Amino acid sequence: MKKSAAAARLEELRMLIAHHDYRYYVLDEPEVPDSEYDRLFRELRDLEGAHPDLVTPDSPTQRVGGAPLAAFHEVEHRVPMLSLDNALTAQAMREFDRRVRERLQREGDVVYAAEPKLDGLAINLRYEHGLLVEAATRGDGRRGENVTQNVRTIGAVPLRLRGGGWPDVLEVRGEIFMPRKGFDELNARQRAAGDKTFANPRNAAAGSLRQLDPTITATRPLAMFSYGVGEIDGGAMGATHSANMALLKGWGLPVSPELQVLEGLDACDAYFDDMGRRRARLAYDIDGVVFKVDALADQQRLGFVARAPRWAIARKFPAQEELTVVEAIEFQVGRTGAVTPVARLHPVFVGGVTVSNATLHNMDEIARKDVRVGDTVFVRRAGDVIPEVVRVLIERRPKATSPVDMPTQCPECGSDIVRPEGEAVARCSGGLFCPAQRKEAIKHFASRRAMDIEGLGDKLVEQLVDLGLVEDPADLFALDVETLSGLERMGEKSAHNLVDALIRSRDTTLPRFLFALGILGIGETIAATVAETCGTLDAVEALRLSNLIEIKPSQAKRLHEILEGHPEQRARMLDLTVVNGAKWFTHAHAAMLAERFERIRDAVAAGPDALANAPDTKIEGVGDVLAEKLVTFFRQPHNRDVIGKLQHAGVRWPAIEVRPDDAVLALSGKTFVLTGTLSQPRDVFKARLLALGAKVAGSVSNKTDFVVAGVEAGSKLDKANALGVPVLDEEQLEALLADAVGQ
Ligand code: I6G
Repeated sequence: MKKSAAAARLEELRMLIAHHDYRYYVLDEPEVPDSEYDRLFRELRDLEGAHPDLVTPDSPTQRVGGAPLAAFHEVEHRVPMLSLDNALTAQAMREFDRRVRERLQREGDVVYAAEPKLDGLAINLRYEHGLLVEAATRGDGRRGENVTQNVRTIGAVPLRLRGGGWPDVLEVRGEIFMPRKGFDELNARQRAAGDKTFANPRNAAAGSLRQLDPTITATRPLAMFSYGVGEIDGGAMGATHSANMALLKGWGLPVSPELQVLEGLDACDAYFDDMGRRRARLAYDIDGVVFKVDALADQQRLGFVARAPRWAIARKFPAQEELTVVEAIEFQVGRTGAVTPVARLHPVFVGGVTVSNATLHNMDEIARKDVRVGDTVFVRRAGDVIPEVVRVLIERRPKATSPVDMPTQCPECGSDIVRPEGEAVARCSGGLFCPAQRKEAIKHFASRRAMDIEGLGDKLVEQLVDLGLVEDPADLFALDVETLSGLERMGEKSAHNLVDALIRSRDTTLPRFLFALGILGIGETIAATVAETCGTLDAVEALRLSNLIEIKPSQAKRLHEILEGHPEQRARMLDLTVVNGAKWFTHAHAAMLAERFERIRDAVAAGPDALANAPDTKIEGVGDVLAEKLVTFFRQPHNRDVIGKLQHAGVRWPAIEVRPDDAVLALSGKTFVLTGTLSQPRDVFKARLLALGAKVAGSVSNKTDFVVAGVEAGSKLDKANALGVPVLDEEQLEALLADAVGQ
């Protein structure tokens, strides 16, 4: 075909495909069967193949393109992306309508536009001269992430607007979501491939949009509905929200088919009730209805409060609840050792799915709700989160029930379960030993900042554990080339390289080794301080709580008085509520008593003076909570076994070097807190700060010198602002680091 004829046919094919996209995605009235659409697409692709110079960026063949990204770039929204206030009850909706009428001084009904609130992710699409040039997530409303490459792969998003008359710059706001059918199919595919499945369509949509590789997003069944506009320049829009939606629809953008214009509150209530009844039959998840004052002039008069418009509200559906019976309460151990109580329920249909397990969150929740085996309970499925037990119907409680006790030993591995003071979560202390935690513990052990075993990636660890070749980190050092080269995706050369890397990694440092053990709460900084304070592993292993934790003589006296009233308790199980007259007395203190006394009566017999404790070791940064974690870890015989095996396998370190005097480092004495999402993992920034002598803390206090706030920084940023702590963005942090390095 001649070039001019090819160019004409290409233009025709692109128009035809755009037309069929419009019929399919926007009007939901396809004109041709899929086979005809596919035929046109193939013809377009083949013809473009023969004339690559005639390929245009808005061609439907160019939806998937571009190399995987290293990270998403930040985008500043020219018009902030707002959030919506919620109305959880009919009363709250009535008050919203009253406020609107008062502010508009309107006697009669207000005209509202109503549409379902999809459970997805907000997106901003920027069209310049009719072409899609940028797509960005909402982020914190001011800045989001540039996900253009991914959004281009979504068939429902036009790469070029239809028709004409659009503004030169048109920003379209909408919701990206995954219809339920697509979600089920995706999960079935994931399951079949042995990949992780998604908990709900929202997570699946979010995970799909945040893929760095657009070819993956392209395989995900994402859809979009537009619900508003952002920046408009070089052109005009309509006078009402509904008119604007009609314009967008005409330009090829999908708009909810449920959009309706309603007069007054009663019509809104009827729409809401109707949507509630139809909800389960819709093709996608919704969690409520959004009502907006339709006239844009009225919207402008109403304005905004904080980050939400006064002219719109999201009325949410109540969480769905049903009654059922608790058949058992079991304890699950997560990858990080968190022990979560789970209620096994008589199966019940709630909010469209059959529920037979519900989380009880933690022991405080069980105690607060007093949930027992045999109880009849209300189960709630709010949105698509994990179902939970809401409350017990006490009048139906059978006679002989008893309160639930947290096991003291891990159901997976038998290690002690510890629940540090002030933490809601109880954890298995088994770490390296516990099968539930094994994979994570070994991945951590091998990681770059721990033992730095090059070539031992996460997938390989999973394979080794699944095949039973590795049960604990020490087993890694017994792997040989023959075993490794028999594994999936592992050639002989890689096997040799890994064995070499394992050999190299055996020469490490004590701080790295302590960090690699993955002791709860013992990060790199604390591991280094522990190593420097104790000097040798033997000294660390020999630590007792009584070396670290203080009970002053005056405290001992009061404690003795309290304990006299409870002689029969076992010291290890000491119920802290009995000691709540002594606020300073923590779980770690109880554990320390248990190091010395089996029963409280023994402690009472020893007398007040014997209860006082003067610690002889001060490890900076190790308070009572960390001290308990550290000592508990080394007290577990299986952890000591693994350490023995590791040393036997040749893991070793030089005698401790004294850290360079902090005072000479540029950031010594400065404390930073990192929060929000930065362009690289926080640990990367942390390591750079530590190397310059800074401290990196987990929470903001008036001792904090700087808070570094990334995207979606939350309460830590608020606290920094409240305390007047200087806040740096990533750019300012880079400047500060550059300065410090230059010093
Ligand atoms: O998150 C949203 C979902 C649906 C919205 C929204 C919406 O309209 C149907 N409208 C606005 C104005 C905002 N968020 C901020």
